[in-house]
Amino acid sequence: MLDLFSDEAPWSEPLAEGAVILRRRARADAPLLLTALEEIAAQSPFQHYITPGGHQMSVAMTHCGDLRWASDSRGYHYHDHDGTHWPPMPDHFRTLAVAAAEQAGFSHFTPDTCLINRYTPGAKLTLHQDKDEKDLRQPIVSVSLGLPAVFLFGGFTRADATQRVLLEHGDMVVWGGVSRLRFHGIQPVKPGIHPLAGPFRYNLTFRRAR
Ligand code: MD3
Ligand code: FE
Repeated sequence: MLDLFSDEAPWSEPLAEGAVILRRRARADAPLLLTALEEIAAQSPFQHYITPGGHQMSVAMTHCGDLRWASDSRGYHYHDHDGTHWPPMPDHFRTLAVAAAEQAGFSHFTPDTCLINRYTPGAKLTLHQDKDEKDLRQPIVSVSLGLPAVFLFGGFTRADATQRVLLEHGDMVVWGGVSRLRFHGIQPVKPGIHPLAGPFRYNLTFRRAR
């Protein structure tokens, strides 16, 4: 698709206390990020985890960095190196995430892991909180690449109303402060072909897990 706005400068949109969208912030870096994702996935293939409830997740996941998040019958948790090869976090990933956090007012972000989600059309993430990280004062920084998706931003209980926010290729979001513990999810991704990412949506989340 012809994109008349691809040269537009990034801009920021406050979303809630502690949460700010940096629109198109990663757009110039996207080709490099996507190439790096392929290299990471070649070393550590995308997998569909099983939730503690026994369901296979529609989102496929891989990681880079010192720790990885996983789900199995015992629950959700981060774990350390297990002797198999894990791709390290590329320097340009860390630089981008730390700069975005800084831009959003979080000046001491030290991510040690990057969770990489891959969505095919129909894949979704039901409402959840991210609270397995040790230091909840550190934000989470996300990068969306490829197909767009509707992000659901809820409150502090699962039943709270949600706002819908479209996240598109190159959008970054910094989630910190009180927003760090808000419920959130992703609606089923609509079919499409992205010129750089093909039939996928990718989301990178940079975290300080320990
Ligand atoms: C709001 N990923 O991996 S990124 C996740 O697009 C996750 O794949 C979604 O939720 C995705 O856990 C959303 C945005 C995001 C990440 C962490 C948050 C939003 C957040 C933590 C607190 C509040
Ligand atoms: Fe999450």
